[in-house]
Amino acid sequence: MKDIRLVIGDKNYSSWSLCPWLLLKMYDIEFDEIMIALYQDNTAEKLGPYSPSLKVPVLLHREITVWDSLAICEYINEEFLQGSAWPASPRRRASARSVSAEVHSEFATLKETWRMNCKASIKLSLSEQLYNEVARVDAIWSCCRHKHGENGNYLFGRFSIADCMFAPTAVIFNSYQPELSQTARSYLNTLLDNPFIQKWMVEGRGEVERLPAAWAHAS
Ligand SMILES: N[C@@H](CCC(=O)N[C@@H](CS)C(=O)NCC(=O)O)C(=O)O
Repeated sequence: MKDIRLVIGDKNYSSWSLCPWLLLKMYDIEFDEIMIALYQDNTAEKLGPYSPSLKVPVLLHREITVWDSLAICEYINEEFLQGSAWPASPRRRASARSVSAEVHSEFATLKETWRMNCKASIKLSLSEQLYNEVARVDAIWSCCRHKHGENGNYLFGRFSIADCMFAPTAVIFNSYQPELSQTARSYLNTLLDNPFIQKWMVEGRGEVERLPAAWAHAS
């Protein structure tokens, strides 16, 4: 058994699990993956021994348990990466933390309407609220790329936790295909071309668990 264990949900459905999983993969940190199928009759029973919140992701490191995607990324950054997973400049780091917190806590309509489903490929009309939230994601991506992106193709140039926090949005946009500005589309493609995000999507598409029909497009 490895020193680090990451408890995640189904790759097809579990958007938040992708964030710390991607960070560990990008920095080549070895870990064991414990996958628990979500939204099944026995999910809470299976999560109970690992997760105080009965949600995923959860990181187990020696005697320490960390839950919630952003807290896990912060822990990995401090414990294993000497802080290098945020941008080095204070100004960029402040922006990277702000947009990461925003995607973590906002976008309620987007998260509720467009559930992550790597197998889905569908273009639907957008409610006004959904349209506004997509426009806000586009504005964040475009602004960060224009202001901070000169040293690479990620949101703040080189890869950072901000990219981990937007990785689920990229997978969701890949399924639901909203209109985006050229800059935002180009950043979306950077994330979708990332080999680990590709691996996640391939593995998600290969999963056999299916959610109830109430989850739209969950084919
Ligand atoms: N704020 C949490 C959200 C975690 C969350 O909602 N996880 C979902 C899967 S992506 C979950 O475990 N759902 C199980 C449930 O609600 O029963 C985070 O960022 O980790």
